[in-house]
Amino acid sequence: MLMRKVSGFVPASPWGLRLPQKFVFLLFLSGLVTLCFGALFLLPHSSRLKRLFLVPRTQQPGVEVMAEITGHQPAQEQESPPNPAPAAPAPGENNPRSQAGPRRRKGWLRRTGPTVHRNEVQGEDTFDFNAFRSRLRHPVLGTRTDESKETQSLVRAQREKIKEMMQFSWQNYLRYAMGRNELRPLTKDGYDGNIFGGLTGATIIDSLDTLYLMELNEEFQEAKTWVKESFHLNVSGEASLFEVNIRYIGGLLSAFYLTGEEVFRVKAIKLGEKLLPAFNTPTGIPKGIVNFKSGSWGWATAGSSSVLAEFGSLHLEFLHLTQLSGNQVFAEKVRNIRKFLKNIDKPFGLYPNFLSPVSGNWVQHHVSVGGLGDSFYEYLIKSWLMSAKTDMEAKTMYYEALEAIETYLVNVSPEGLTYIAEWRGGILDHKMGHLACFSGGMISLGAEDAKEENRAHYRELAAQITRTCHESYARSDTKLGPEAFWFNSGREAMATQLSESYYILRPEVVESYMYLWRQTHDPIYREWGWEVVMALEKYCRTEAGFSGLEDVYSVTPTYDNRQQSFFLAETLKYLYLLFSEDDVLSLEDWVFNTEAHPLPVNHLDSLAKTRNYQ
Ligand code: DMJ
Repeated sequence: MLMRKVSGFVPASPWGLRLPQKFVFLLFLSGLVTLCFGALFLLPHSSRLKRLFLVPRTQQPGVEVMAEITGHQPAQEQESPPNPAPAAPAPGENNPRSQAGPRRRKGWLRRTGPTVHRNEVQGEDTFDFNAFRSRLRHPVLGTRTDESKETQSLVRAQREKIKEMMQFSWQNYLRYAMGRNELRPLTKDGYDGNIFGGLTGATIIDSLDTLYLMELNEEFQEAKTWVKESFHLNVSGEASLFEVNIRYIGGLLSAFYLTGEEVFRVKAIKLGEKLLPAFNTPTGIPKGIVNFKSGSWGWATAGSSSVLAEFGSLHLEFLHLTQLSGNQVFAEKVRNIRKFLKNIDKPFGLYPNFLSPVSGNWVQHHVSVGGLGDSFYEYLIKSWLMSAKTDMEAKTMYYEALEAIETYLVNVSPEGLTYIAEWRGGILDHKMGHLACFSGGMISLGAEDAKEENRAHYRELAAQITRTCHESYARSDTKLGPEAFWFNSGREAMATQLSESYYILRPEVVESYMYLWRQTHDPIYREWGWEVVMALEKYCRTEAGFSGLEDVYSVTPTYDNRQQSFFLAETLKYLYLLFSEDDVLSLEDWVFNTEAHPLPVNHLDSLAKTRNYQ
């Protein structure tokens, strides 16, 4: 008002600017706005700003940390899909940071994990976690029936005992070897070995899903924190493609599918990428060893042959890597292996254990359902199951292989024990390795989808092989089984020399008990499983963890001083599941990789199945 009265002053705007001044100011303002938007959308590393401005912040613990590392968009709270399947709470969900996320829903604490809208690892739409959880047929950890019943209380006590064994194994690892690959319980220190290429924490990654399953919440959080803060991928050693895949990739994938925590998904994909150089061969059959080069691509070492069980046990994990990353390269690699094996000539329909990745020829005619061959067969039937029974190729290859195995390798001993021998160019070794004892479970798992006329037969074959494997335990002094056992007259299902009398906490026998229990509910499998628990307690438990034994035929234990990571991943998990209800990690929803890491069955509609899972 005062200014209006001053002579010569012409008010030009409510801000008191003249027209030219206003023009210059507007010009400046629009320039500034353009610059800000440019920075927000176009400049690299702008994800954080984008999050601040464009995406509602989430309470998902840990996601922001990973977002900073990877540039990945953080998890968002999603509206629950209509009529969602009940999902189990993730351990640690009661921590204050996560309370805003999960909502109670008819007695179930529903985990509202992240939906992967835009996958910045590969930059395309991929995976909807909430939708995935809603498609599961059963709550991940089961419906928890009334355990106050008398019959349940014994089973519950047995399960609690196994949980205590897991806690004991974990706590000793934590105390004496945290971050190392495995615990040495006698010397109370860590062991790294040379198969993981400098990667560390194998026991941690292998334990994640077992800790989750047993609801060892505090321990799960310890493991997760280590993965977030200390699991580094910029290593440069030589690694076994197979071992890294089944333990690390499998463990991380399972941990992601169980919890929805981005850190597991992102690290699984990054590690998967580090394995890809192994496939740079003339045939696409990968070499067994990959050399990680720090922070960049490595190269595969020279080597004359690749092992069937190794290159044949990538399919499950690699399909999931594609599923979670949107990157087709993983699926292409394993589809190529499948195609190669489908088309190659097979002596008598059998798959020899060694193949040259250069020439594409079998290197020797040694066939085994134990070590060197085992999990290739396992992955065929599990590919079929994981594809929600759409992967016909895997199904056909599995049943054809099983038929050949039965024709040429399966035998019955004079004492009536059924076993799977090994084949060397037509000559049989009448022995089974402990590793081959997984086959009882595999054959049981596959029995239901065999031709009608074969189903009962396969169920019986599975039961007989499992009985034989039990005999290898029952005939030892410790009630634990040897690494290999023979069927020589007068001494069946026993090792013949000290060098094959050791037990390194392997899972295959209890793995078969678990599958046979789920199929038959015959109480004998729980009885046999409990015998193993008692034997482990008596002979393998030491002051600072569980140890393998040098000789199962001696009741004075000589320890091997190793608590293998697969003891926590597999042996204790399968034992726990043996004493759990069938809907805990239901076989309708999950397949276990060969390191016992649960991977989900693809329940997508048939169109999506065809596109993503075959
Ligand atoms: C595990 O690492 C896996 O089960 C693999 O398939 C075979 N060997 C060990 C356990 O014995």
